[in-house]
Amino acid sequence: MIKKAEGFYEYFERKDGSKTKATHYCAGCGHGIIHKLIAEAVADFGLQDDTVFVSPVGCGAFCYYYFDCGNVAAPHGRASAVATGLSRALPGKVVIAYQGDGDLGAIGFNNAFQAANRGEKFVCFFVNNAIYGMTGGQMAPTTLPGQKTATSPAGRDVANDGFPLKVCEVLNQLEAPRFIERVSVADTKRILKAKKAIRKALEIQKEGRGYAFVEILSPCPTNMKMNAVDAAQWTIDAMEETFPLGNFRDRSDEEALQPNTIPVKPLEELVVASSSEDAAADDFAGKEFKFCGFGGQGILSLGLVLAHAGNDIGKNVSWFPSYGPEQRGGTASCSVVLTDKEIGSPTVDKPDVLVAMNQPSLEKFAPTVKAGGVIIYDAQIPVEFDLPNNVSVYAFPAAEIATSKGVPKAANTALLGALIALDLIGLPEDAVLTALKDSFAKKPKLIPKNMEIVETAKAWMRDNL
Ligand SMILES: Cc1ncc(C[n+]2csc(CCOP(=O)(O)OP(=O)(O)O)c2C)c(N)n1
Repeated sequence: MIKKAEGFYEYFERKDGSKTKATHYCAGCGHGIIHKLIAEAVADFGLQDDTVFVSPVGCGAFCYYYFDCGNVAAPHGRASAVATGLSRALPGKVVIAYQGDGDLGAIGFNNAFQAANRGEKFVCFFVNNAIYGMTGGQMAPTTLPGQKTATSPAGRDVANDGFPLKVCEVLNQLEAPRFIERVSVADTKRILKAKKAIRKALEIQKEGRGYAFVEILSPCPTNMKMNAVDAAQWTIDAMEETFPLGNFRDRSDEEALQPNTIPVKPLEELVVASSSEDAAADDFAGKEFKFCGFGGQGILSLGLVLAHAGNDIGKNVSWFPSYGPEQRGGTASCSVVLTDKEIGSPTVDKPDVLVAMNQPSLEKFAPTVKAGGVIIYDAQIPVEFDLPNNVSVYAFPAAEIATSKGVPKAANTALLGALIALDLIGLPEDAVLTALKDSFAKKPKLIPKNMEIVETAKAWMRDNL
């Protein structure tokens, strides 16, 4: 049928707000055909309002431009993990993971494989074009022996690079999958077969019968460095030799395994971190902190003390570290949420309070602080940019205080004292100090000195505010 599938949006709106009727794919690329087959089937089955589509990273990264259904974008290689979460949280809905051969076969292989092994209730459409398309044609797990790519200019050498990964054959060793088929979109005859397999896999989802996997051989003229006709022919002649088409398994009439589902709370019952733009509008329903600095400055421990203090007195807390290069001297940060509500997400994009111990992280996170929020940074940091003017900013001599007490490494403790003095934590002081002492349980000798630093920091704030 030469018309746009019902399951697509009327216009494809891009991030800059512009609307177009064209896709972003190259001429002759298989992704567009596969999209059409999926969109048609979802619409024909009346599933648009009951479907969540998980976009991968790869050329399919913008699937959400096109499919008029629920859309979620996954990090590279994690579409099957995200689909697992969605299908468990939304029993009865149809979940689609769409993944390329780099995405699924390389970085994401384990989670895709484990999801198949658990028989999760979603369909995985695996687009095998034998190459990393989006990034410029590097060798993929499915690159053919002898195939020249940007990273195998002399051709894939199986002695160095291993053999092409036959994902259908591997998954076919597992007990749980209900449906496994390899198809192609390289010519009309093949497209019609692909259409059937795609519809079958979606029907299995509609019936809630379990995991389905459809591998689709797909031409990539740009990186195969061929015209569209030759790329399609190569997909037939060369790829099918290694990846024979056919159905590997159809157990669609068997009852599905019944994994536990995850109860989903309405959004308004959750603190979705950083949902509010305005710190002043928030009471202690939720307070969000970002601590950042170099690895080794104790930024993660400082966040932990707050999280433990909150936990000890029955708050809901989350502590979410983010490491830079895993070595002393690399940047590190952690997000802490303290709240009476349930925490919807541990990430903090717009903190109420930012504590910064080095220049790069102050520069990075200062613009993210909520209007009416607070920034405390070590006074030794040279500030060579404009700090936001809708927040309160304190340059606090944390390193200097810690050094004056003979423990330069305890600048983080001085910052804790500053937070207490400014009453920014929102927890009773004794709970915070108990958590601080507990953090030194293995080095109790350090406790008195750290308490002294807290007191000195508080006194400095009193004297200098
Ligand atoms: C964590 C991470 N590592 C690497 C990349 C770079 N990257 C983006 S897409 C891609 C591979 C895409 O290839 P494939 O999954 O085969 O999809 P195609 O583009 O061919 O459709 C890679 C390595 C990334 N975005 N994120």
